[in-house]
Amino acid sequence: MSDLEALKKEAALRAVALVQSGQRVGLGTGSTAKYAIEELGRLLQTGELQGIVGVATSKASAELAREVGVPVEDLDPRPLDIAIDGADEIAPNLDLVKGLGGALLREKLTEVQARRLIIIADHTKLVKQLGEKAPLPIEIAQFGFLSTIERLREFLPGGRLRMVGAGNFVTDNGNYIYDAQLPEQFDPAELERRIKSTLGVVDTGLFLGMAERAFVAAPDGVQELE
Ligand code: ABF
Repeated sequence: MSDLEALKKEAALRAVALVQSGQRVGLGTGSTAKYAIEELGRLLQTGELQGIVGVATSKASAELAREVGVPVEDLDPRPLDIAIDGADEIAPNLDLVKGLGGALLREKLTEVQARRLIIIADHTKLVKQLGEKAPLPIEIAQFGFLSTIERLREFLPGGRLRMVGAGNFVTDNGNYIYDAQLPEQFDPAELERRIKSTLGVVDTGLFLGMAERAFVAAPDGVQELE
């Protein structure tokens, strides 16, 4: 395991230590969240945790959860006790950019219902301001996507439709993703409102005021941000 992978795993284990038996747990997506799902499976196997139920934020995470023995249920209106997920960028106030893994809509739908959203990451995800390192993924309907992108480009020029191989990337929900370049200065809440009110947009990868805590692993230890 590379040093970076070891760090991701360390952060994931710190978050999983917060999970208690009988809880409903939001299962994140991505290479860091994978370690959390695997650890939940291990703790169920050893009996250190009992009776937890996972609600997955992607088809891939649901599949992994089943493989490692974490029972999975669909999202319903009941709250989740806790959700554990990765992020692409973490600002000092724990505002996040998420969605480079393509699962932003299911992540937001799931995590907004969580009493606690715990973010796990390695130190490369820390930024002073959102947009510093990663583009902002915006999920858009397939129908009329070129028109939606034109509308978005009026205030977010420089982005691009996400591709995979020679084709367009399609989310678990059958939508496309426009990866937008964020401006140097912007008000995240105002930008979120503007993007969400653009016809054709389904949701954005801005997760504002949602995370309770982040475990960020660096070579000199795991930092806990609140
Ligand atoms: C998900 O996985 C996403 O919101 C984010 O895009 C991504 C982070 O993945 P990784 O942990 O592999 O960097 O949580």
